[in-house]
Amino acid sequence: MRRRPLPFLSAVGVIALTAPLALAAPSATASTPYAGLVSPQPQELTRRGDGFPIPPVVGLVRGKDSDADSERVVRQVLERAGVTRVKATDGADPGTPTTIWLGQANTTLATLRVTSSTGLPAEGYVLAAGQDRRGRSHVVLDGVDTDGTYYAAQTLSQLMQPRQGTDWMPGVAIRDWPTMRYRGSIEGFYGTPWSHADRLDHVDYLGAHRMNTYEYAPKDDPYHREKWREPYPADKLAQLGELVSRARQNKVDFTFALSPGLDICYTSESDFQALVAKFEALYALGGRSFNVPLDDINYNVWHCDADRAKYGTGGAAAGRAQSELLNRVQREWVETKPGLAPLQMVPTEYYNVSETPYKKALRELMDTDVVVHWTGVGVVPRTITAAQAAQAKAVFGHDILIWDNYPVNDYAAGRLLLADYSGREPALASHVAGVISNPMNQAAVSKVALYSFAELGWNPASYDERASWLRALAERAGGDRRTVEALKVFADLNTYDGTLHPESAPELQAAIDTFWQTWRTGDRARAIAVLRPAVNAVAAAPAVIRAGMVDPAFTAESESWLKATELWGRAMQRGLSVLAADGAAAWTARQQMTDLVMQAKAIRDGRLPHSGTYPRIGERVVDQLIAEIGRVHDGWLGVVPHRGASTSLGTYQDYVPARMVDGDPNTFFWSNGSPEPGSEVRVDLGETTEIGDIAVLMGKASSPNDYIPSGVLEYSVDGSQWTELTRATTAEVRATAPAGTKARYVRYRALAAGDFWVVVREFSVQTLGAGRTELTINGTPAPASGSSYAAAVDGNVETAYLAGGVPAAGDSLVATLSAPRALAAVTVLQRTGAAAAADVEVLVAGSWRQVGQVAGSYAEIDSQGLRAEAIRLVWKGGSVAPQVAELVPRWASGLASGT
Ligand code: LOG
Repeated sequence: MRRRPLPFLSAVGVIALTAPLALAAPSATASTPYAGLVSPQPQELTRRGDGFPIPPVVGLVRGKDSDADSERVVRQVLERAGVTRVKATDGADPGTPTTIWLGQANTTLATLRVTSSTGLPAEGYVLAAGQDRRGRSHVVLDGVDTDGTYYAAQTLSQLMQPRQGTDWMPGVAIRDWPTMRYRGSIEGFYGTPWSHADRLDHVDYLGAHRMNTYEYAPKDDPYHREKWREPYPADKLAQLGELVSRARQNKVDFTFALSPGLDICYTSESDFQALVAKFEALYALGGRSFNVPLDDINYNVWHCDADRAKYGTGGAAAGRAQSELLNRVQREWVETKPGLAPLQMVPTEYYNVSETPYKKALRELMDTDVVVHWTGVGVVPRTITAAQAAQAKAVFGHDILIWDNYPVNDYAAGRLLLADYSGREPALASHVAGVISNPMNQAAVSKVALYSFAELGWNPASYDERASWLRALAERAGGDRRTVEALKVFADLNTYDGTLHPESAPELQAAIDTFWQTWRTGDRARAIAVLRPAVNAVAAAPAVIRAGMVDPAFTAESESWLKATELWGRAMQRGLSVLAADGAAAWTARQQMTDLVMQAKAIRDGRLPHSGTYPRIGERVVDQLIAEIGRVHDGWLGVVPHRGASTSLGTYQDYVPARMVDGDPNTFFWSNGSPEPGSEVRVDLGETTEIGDIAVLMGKASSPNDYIPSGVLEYSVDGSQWTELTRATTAEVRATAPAGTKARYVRYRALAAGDFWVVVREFSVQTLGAGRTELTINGTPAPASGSSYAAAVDGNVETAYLAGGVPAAGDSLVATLSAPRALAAVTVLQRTGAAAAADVEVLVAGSWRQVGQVAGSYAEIDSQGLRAEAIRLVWKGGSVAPQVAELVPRWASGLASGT
């Protein structure tokens, strides 16, 4: 498989300001540290004196570029500031001591010695606040158009500082305008679409952040794609109408997208009419912007014979058919309607800049007014550079609108993407008409990223991804510092997306790295003390977030992840308890740790595609810490794990590493990314033993390129010192270890990066020599259904033999050794709450000898180096059906092999 599957395939699967701009009023209170923060950052801003208080009566003068929307925003600001009476006029000076001049550059601006907005780009504005010589206070909101005035009002809303007694207006002169024409979002993901309420709230958010575009393109709205010809039912249409109006009130261009590509017949008149009729219905609701997305379709397939006959085959044919469709929509519909925004389309080749016959056709045949979407080089590119944007513009030959696949999570089931909006070169603004976000299935959680889209789109020159992200978190937390800290912890655990952010939980990972370094020095107490605060912060973050977020929708949408964070956090806390304790206490903590992990993995969110799996929290960091703690504890207990497989690569769906060692070449491990140098797949034999033939069988018939293209086969006794066996560049790698080679680990490590994912059907390692002493169990009570005797000796303390009933006195569980061996001790682990009392006996030369007793869930019994043939637990009867997690023999070595 390619670096990343396409979902539709797998569906058959001047003055640059420096950040942050906090305009603290002379006595701003500590409780509102983020008040006065203007975002997106204005292009030019100058402080002009301290400012002035807002009295209960304020004048409001409506000018030429004011409208009901900007007036509504201003009135809300005034109401929040405690104004009880607004004296409004349509141009005349109300003579009030404090006056807001809305949408006009009158003499007041000159009085304040600020230049008017005349000549600014569309949507630009001037905002001036100060006092004249007679001591009258003025706020001038002078838009170059009504949109600009509206944005001036939004900026005013952010500038006004809540204060005890009376709110405060800082003295400022702002000249501001957007760098990019299109700023906002495209609801263009697969999976559960947003709700109507989500969308209404979303366009409010866009308007408040000076974003002007919302595109309606949810892949799983059947009327958008699958059933594109069918008209919307009345109730759905009414909602769209409400959304169009709400968008307009926010100066957001509601853009209706219709995707006919799955089955359109390009030459069909009725299909063309069906498309236009659908647009017409939205036009009637007030929609003035339209898009025809043709992404995620197979353009090599026609849906009627006439198309094949007319266009032929291949990319050029597809490009011509699509161009002709768009040209008809442009010329026969768009150009006949007054006041429409430029028509948009999403090309089928939206994810690269290579010159192709398809792009050549679009470039040469499609009406030049049509704006073309492009996702960068890659569907979810790690970076988008100015040079790539320039290439896109040249190769498509049209204005480019970046459909940026961040923070969309439809391809990352179970993941929330809460990291910064990174890797976009601000200079790309010179080559594209805008950047819009394809967000997550979770609308409110997406606002963390949307905040930064607003900043990049409005003022790319001042864009700082990290600073912008911190402000976004602060906004979500209403400025509350404790909540911001909790959000940072939560966001860290929800960082990984495989592309923009290839690292999982980088902050926690750093703390864990330090922890193990310290642990290895032998200072275990200090190691635990170092990691504990980070682990406690994870467990505590959800409650702080639930209490502190300004937007209840954020907590509602992320509840499955918050719950998971709590459980994984508590599991890590129990893990540290395992490491801090020993014997019975460690076993208790170990069971609790396991149980919390199981609870976390049982969580299911309600939205598709996330409902199919558990919420991922710090994947490969949190779970690896817990697994490693388990291995340390296993080592202490003397548990020898059975053969296991692992990898440094991510796992695609359920194609888990264990499938490499299940002895079945029809099942396989499948990575979810391509190998980098150092990527590896590994087998752990559980203990050091002599090895013989080794085979790594990669690739499979339906994806023969999915293998490590250049690698080295190595073995090791301790997992850190490795010896090379062979190098290979083939999909199947075979070697035989020299006679007498001893190893516990064998791995195949990539020496170079590959372009494809990795399939490993089987990674077999032959073990030679005496090998381990196996225990075979039988006896009474018989195991409950679904359980087995073997679970008590499988090298895994997380599985257990569950007795089918309460034992009668004298019932016994007998573990027979594959060969007699000197036994130093035996540890009996039963599950807490299901532990029964028993005598422990060892069979020596045909007769049983009692060596100790089991009374609770943990017992470590000295067996005096007896030469054991079998071990048994003779139950004392009682009231519980015991659950035996593991019988752990510890073999005596050397001379200690008794009689
Ligand atoms: C889809 C989009 C999807 C996204 C991320 C585009 C133009 N189309 O691979 O609907 O949300 O990837 O999975 C896409 O990006 N195709």
